[in-house]
Amino acid sequence: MGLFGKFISKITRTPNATTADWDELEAALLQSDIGPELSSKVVMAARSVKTESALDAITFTLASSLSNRSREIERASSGPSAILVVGINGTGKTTSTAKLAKLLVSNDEKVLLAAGDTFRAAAVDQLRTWGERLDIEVVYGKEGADPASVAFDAAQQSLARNVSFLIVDTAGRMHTKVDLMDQLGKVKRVIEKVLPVTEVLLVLDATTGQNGLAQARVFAEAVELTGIILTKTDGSARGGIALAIEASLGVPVKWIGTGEGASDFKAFDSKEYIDSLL
Ligand SMILES: Nc1nc2c(ncn2[C@@H]2O[C@H](COP(=O)(O)OP(=O)(O)O)[C@@H](O)[C@H]2O)c(=O)[nH]1
Ligand SMILES: [Mg+2]
Repeated sequence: MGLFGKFISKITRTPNATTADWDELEAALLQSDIGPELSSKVVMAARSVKTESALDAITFTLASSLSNRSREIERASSGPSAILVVGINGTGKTTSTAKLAKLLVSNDEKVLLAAGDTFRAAAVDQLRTWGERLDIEVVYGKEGADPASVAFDAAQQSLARNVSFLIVDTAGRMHTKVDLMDQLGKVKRVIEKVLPVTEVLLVLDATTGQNGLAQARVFAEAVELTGIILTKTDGSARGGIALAIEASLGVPVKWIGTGEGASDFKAFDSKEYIDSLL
């Protein structure tokens, strides 16, 4: 049984659910991180029908709150496509960059990686190590190099080698939020001199709950996000955060991280997701 299953089955079994029952359901919804607005919307929808139909009303409300944008990877009609991977440090950008590369390679795509987090030597080494492990080439610069110049170099190499995807890992921390957003904008613009950027993927740590939603809003204001990678769904995540993000930003969760290994990664399945909540 999913996160709210216990409460829903209690309500559907009682012809006259009490205020306390509804409060209990609302508390369970809030606990799951779907956020206060959606929680009350779900309870309202459930209360507006006979209790035996409550589950259907809840399922419908949750499902219709998900983004209806495509969850498929966007690509250029011809030539290489660039994917920017953004997010704050520690969310799993570098790991997700490697995982996504592995997934694409397993679908016979030719992939090049770029180590755009040049502010931390360890970050470059981390991506290079993944590259060696997965046998995927990584373009990198010296420590402290301008991330935009690394990205530009990688974009040119992508074109020269005719790869299908260039995936650019980026830095997640600057002195100020403004610096970080300026930097991302610059990286995107220089790549676009060479290749289309078809995806800007925000990496969010599912265990950070509603704080993740606040991060998503900041990034969404600065760059046009095309999708979310929700990481650490194997941890103590309460799960509802994917719905909260989609309901409030309309940006689809495209992939989820389910562990630290390269294969712990899969496409987000909205039906499976709703089932897991219920
Ligand atoms: N359990 C789990 N750990 C993850 C997942 N994705 C990333 N991590 C771990 O989170 C930590 C930070 O990841 P990293 O890719 O370095 O984050 P970055 O700073 O955003 O580049 C590392 O220890 C990763 O192994 C995931 O889906 N599940
Ligand atoms: Mg990193």
